[in-house]
Amino acid sequence: RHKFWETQPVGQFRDVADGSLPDGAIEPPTPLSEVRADPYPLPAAFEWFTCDLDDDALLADLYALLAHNYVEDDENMFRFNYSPAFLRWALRPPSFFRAWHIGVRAKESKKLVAFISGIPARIRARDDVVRMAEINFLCVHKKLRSKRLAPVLIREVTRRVHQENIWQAAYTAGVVLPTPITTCRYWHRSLNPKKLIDVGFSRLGPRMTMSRTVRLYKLPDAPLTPGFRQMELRDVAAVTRLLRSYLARYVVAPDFDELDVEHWLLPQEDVVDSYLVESPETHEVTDFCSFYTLPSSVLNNATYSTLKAAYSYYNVAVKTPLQQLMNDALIVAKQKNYDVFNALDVMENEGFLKELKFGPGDGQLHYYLYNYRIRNGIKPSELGLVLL
Ligand code: NHW
Ligand code: EN5
Repeated sequence: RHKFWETQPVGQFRDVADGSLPDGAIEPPTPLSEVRADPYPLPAAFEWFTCDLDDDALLADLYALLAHNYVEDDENMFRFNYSPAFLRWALRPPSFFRAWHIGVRAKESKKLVAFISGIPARIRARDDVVRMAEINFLCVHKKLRSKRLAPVLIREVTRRVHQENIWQAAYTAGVVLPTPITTCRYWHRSLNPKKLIDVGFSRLGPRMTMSRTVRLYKLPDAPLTPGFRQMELRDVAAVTRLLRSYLARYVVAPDFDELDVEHWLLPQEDVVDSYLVESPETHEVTDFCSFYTLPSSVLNNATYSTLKAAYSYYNVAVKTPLQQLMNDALIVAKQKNYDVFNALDVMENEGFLKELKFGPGDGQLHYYLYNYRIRNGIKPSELGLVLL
């Protein structure tokens, strides 16, 4: 059934019920001298190409490959449209490896036709902090699909990760592979309901008119919580403390230090937004919320070409109720002209989704670990990891 995945150190469907297998690495590391030294062979017309994201021309090529060939919804109405600035942010965290930004080019035209990437991360599973690669942006040009190129890309990124003495990875996908540690649902909160209905992202509910729908999703003009403001560089230490102690309660979560927080959470326009609550009395940072910006191209619509979507990222509510904090996140996203605010049912999100008028989407997101078993998997609410 899975000619490629059956050969890989991942949980196999046949083992799912076997509670005797222990948590942790599925196979041990091999000596670095035994890691294959040369790239896997590609079909003759193609060559490997390590991507330099400092190079604006290369970044434009990568942007275009993904804008035309990356993930679509099940009815092919929308396609993710990661911006060049977002890709640079996503692929160059602290201590990233250039060799993990892997392109495939046509030898003759030099056209970029496929891509896969890894970035380093420390991810904790129960009480085990593991150095991992986060794999993302696997893409094969539409004209080259179903030729078994994806397994070659995956083997090659695996080889380059092994060369750094890293033996585990984390990744997400909309498709079912052997075997998810958990399966999450996307939820959507309309901010611009008329446009969402016009492009077919959502539908007018039964017995609803457009004007009732617009009223239903109305939000205040400005955040309501006193002391709610944008995160700044001077907040990195306080946010790191807040986030570290919060993520400690999840079974699987990133192990962020201050450098990670500065990279992943300091606001960057149209890439990542972070807000916090600074107590007006004590000036303590008590709460934190964030979202990243990932527009989707609208395929085949005469009026609109893109949807501006915010995706809930990391949120920590200590003093402010989470529902109130996320309502303020919706308000600032509306102020900034987002059409929709998306969230997964991870962490404590179940506690605000229905109340804040999110509705379940038709998409799922499966989370995977490579060469790491977690017996019986976990629930979405036990997951403290959001990938881009
Ligand atoms: S998920 C987004 C993936 N990208 C897209 O969906 C974009 C649109 N689609 C495409 O570009 C986020 C192609 O359809 C792709 C497959 C390239 C997806 N993950 O070449 P073939 C990520 O980027 C398996 C993993 O003929 P294709 C995460 C499939 O099951 N495997 O197919 C990426 C089959 O294997 P099987 C996937 O349609 C994580 C084989 O590929 C997959 O032309 C990667 C067929 O290959 C997916 N999303 O190209 C794993 N989709 O065994 C990282 C299909 O079933 C693992 N397949 O026969 C860790 C590595 C690092 C370890 C370090 C220690
Ligand atoms: C991870 N790094 O299917 C990358 N999106 O629900 C790989 N549906 O937008 C992950 N089909 O439900 C890929 N509207 C997995 C996701 C792939 C993209 C995807 C789904 C997630 C999505 C929308 C549009 C559906 C269009 C037809 C959807 C309903 C919204 C409605 C708003 C009002 C309240 C009820 C819900």
